[in-house]
Amino acid sequence: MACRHRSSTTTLARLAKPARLTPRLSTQPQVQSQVASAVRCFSSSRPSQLKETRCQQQGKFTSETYPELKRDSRYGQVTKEHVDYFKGLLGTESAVIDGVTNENATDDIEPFNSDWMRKYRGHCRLVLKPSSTEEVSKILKYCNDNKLAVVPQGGNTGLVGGSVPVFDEIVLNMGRMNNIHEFDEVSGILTVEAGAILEVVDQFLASKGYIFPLDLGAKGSCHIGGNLSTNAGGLRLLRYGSLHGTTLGIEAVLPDGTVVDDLCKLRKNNTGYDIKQLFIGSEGTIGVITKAVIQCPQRPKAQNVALFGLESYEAAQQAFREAKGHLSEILSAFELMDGGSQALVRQVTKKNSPLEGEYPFYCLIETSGSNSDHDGEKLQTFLEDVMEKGIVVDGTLAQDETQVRALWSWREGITEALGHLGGVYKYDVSIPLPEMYQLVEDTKARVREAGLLGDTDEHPVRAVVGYGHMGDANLHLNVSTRRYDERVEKCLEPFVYEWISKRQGSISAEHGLGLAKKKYIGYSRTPTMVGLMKQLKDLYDPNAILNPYKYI
Ligand code: FAD
Ligand code: 2HG
Ligand code: ZN
Repeated sequence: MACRHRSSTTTLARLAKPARLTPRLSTQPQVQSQVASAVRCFSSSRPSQLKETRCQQQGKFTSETYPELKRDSRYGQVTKEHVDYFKGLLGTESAVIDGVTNENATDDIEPFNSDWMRKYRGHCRLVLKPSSTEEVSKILKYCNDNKLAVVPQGGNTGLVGGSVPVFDEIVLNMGRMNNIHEFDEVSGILTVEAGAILEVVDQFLASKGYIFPLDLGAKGSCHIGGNLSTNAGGLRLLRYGSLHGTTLGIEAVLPDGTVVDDLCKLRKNNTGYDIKQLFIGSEGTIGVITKAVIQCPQRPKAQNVALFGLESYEAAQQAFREAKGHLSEILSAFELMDGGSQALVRQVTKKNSPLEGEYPFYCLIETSGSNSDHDGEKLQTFLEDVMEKGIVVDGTLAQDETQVRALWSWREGITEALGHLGGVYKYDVSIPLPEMYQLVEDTKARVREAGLLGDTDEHPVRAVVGYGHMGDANLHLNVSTRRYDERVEKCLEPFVYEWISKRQGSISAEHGLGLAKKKYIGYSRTPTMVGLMKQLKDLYDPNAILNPYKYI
């Protein structure tokens, strides 16, 4: 590990004992060892790594949940002849999962048909796993010529139903394109294939003293291509900025098979339109990303983490203000969790909270710098100050790397914990900070008034919780249910989107629109902007074969 964590046993006067050591939630994969130069990530391309520990209940088909969605008759049906073409093209048995001519393949196809939340489920009968850009190009050209619809798929950890088919679209899974092509140890510039798993890439970078400029709870399964396609934000956007800034180059394949080679390795390149930006965040609707060039920062030598409890959201805002003042350039994450989200993590993991009492709000702060003692002192002074001022009630500082991970698990583990408890309605929103948490309160009141929230089984809603990237004014409102229920969705939508729109917020801060927010784009984008998006879609994908039925 390139990171060095504080090893002294500094304890603040009013801080609780160091966190009890807890292993991470089981979102972590078996990360494979890496070799030095050209690296292949020997990872499973099964998109179900995160699912196995969660509720195994099989979801309804999307077409049953939303009967208003109709299969578009423009698209051809996949036939034996098509399958034979793909088998000939991709060669190896494992590159084609064929449920068209083989009825026994249904179980093998199922993980590619249903999403991480088990909320969306398609009817796909053919999964293709190309191993090169040339194969992606030939597949897309063939599909375009034959009007076969295609869903690009990475690690299938997306949370808006964008990565799975609705009807019988072909799944183009990128898991076999997982090579790390090139890494320049002076500049930190990395060239990587789209199907490489984020955590595998980051571990490779760690061996070189660098870090991937994105980190998120699904790192063990999500792909770099999926991260770019969703413009994932994650836990350290505060420090490293968005992928729009750190991506220097992209290679993508258009629906007609054209390869767009923009694998630029330059930080500065103002030569006309920056076309690669269109692929970042477009959720597989205009092209398939096959490679990317990423500017990676130096891995911080020291990382310190503190978790503290607060009495109010107002106090959390004050703590954020103070953290920026005290920690400025070393602050790398400022995360918010409400008491409800932490109670659910405790319920699922059966772990004790790292703090002695329970609080309505918790914040997790991470610093990343080059001098452990210096950073540690700064964090300690900050904590003493906010406790003295009565902003923070109780807190704990990780003393070593194991405790750093343990504290992070209380934040990173929320999504997985919620996934264990049944269905979840997720709203990933940006709202100006002063009003951000009010959305959780108002939603809770609304669901309660509708008689949907309660402790007993006749109530579909178990809890309404909020957490997120406070440093980016990005809230994750999660409505945890005992089962997916149409009444809950009707109670929440469009209520949540109207609420956000009134405050000039964004209905999608980082997860994208996918299928979940298909109807609601107008709450955050003007008709002119949606019109421009449609023009681009028509230009890049005139036959609309890429990721149909989704937001565009
Ligand atoms: P998929 O889910 O497979 O696909 C996502 C979208 O991208 C789909 O529309 C798909 O069609 C498209 N796509 C995938 N690969 C390609 C490609 N090569 N070319 C073109 N289109 C493609 N998101 C955040 O922003 N921040 C977080 O902190 C965060 N934390 C998460 C924690 C957990 C536990 C989970 C389950 C998810 C989290 N996510 C988060 C959501 C998710 O967006 C990210 O996990 C990730 O960016 C998706 O990558 P993926 O490879 O799984 O993509
Ligand atoms: C996170 O920040 C992810 O943990 C997932 O973006 C959020 O589960 C969610 O709603
Ligand atoms: Zn998030």
